[in-house]
This record gives sequence, C-alpha cells and structure tokens, in this order.
Amino acid sequence: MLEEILKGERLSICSHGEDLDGLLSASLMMIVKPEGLEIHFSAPYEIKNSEESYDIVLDLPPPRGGARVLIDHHVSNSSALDRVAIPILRVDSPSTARIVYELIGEWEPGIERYSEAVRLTDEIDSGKMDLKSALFTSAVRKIFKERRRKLINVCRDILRNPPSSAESLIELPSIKSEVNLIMREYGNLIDKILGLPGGDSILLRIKSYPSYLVPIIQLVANSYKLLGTVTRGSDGLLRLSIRSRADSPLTALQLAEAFGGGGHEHAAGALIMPSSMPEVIERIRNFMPLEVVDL
Ligand SMILES: [Mn+2]
Repeated sequence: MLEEILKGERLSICSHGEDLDGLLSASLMMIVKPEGLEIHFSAPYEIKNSEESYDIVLDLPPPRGGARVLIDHHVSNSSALDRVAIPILRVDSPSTARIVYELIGEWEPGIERYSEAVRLTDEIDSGKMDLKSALFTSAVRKIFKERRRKLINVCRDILRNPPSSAESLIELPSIKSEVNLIMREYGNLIDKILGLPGGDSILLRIKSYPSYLVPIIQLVANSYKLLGTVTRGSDGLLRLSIRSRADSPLTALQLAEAFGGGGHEHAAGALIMPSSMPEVIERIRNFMPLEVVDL
C-alpha cells in the first residue's frame, strides 16, 4: 500500500522535527524515494491546527487540512483519524521509525542497514535518555527553532552514518557543533540539573533558558515520580511538558489531557494559558507533594 503511494511523482511529507524518531522516519522515506520528496518538519502543537495538507504525516497529529497517510504511534492522535484517508496508528510500537522500517522492509531489504538506528530510536523515544541522547535532542530542537530547513542535513547525516549509540548521535557532523555550543553556554545549568536531589514531583519553570534545553532538563525525570517543565512560547502560551514514572499516582498523559494536551502515558504535553498555572500546580498537589522551581 505504502509502496503504491510512493510511486507518485511528487510527494509531500511532514515529520516531527524535534526528535530522533521524526528525523529517522523522514530519513527512511528518503531512502525509498530519493527523488520527488518534499519534506517538511513540524511539531505537534503547530501541525494540530494547521490548514496545510500532506501526502504523508509522520510521528505527528494529522493537520486540520488532512493527510493521505498518517504513520504514528501516539495514542492521543487516535481521536483525529477522520482527517486521514489511510491511518497507520500502532500505539504498541516504541517508535514511528519502527513502523516505517517494518512497512518499507516488506519490499526493500536494503533497509536492514538501519536496524540498529531504529533500535536506538525505540529506546530514546520510550524515554531512555542519557546525557548524550538528551544533548542530541536539544541540538535537534535548537536547529528546529533557529534554522528548520537545516534538519534535512541531519537526515542526510543519519543516512550516511546510521547511528547505533547515543555517542554516535552527537558525533553526526550537523549535530556536533551545536552540542559544543550548548555545552559551552549552558554547562552550569546542566550541572545544576543533574544535581537536583529527587523526590515526589517537581515543576521546573524555565524562564531564562531557551526551551530547546528541555530534553537535558528532563534528565532529572528518573529522580521524580512526576516532572513537569514549563516554557513560554513567542505566542505567550505556556508549553507544559511532562514525564512520569510507573510509580506516579498521576500519569503524564492524565495531567496533559486535563489541560487539552496529549502524548504517551508517561511522556506527554499540553499548551496552556499562563492563567492556568495555579490549576496545574493544584492538580498535581492533589496527588502528591510538589516542588516548584524557577530556572
Ligand atoms: Mn515518536
């Protein structure tokens, strides 16, 4: 089926531009269709209300404008499938890249070269982050924010040197210089984050740092049952990003959905009005003690 659609002369693709899953998913499509592919990158909060339409949407909610094919693994996107002609939503898949890999593998055996990269993506997308993979993800978000078109270079690097470890991710040429910049400028913040003591739950309000550092800041998630980070977008709205552990009395998804957001059970997010912050704090405190820290 996907093979048939890929035979079209020109295809527009929109993939998640903020993480390895979206980038590897787009990269795998570039292998089976080296010509005639128009690749866009977006983020869930952005594409959700977009009137654009695409042939294939990867690892994102479908836009209002619709899509021919959606390939995704986010359970929260199951509510907008009426926007899609052919939805391929596998919520049990650890990554969207794995779904793409399996679909393409049906007729393209050469794809096996990327099996290790897909396994690495499974791990990272399921929340198994270490400092190196967090640095990679922060660098990707920095590029997404500052020079989005350059993400295609990261895809090319991934195809040239399929990464099999977090170490190899930060060695990709298009990523390495960004990681060095982040380390130089924000080394102190990184040390401070890694030194937080741990506890029930924590809400970090990030005011004086760029939001692309969130993946690094979220490294403390393992030390708390629930961790929320709040950043302010240029539109004045707050982006709440949540991680929860299996022992949390409130899951990330439950909290996100209470404020109109979505995602995975233990990794979710929502876009909220600044005036909703007290409500977020109160809702968490109904379940467990919460520490609020401004960074
Ligand atoms: Mn994903």
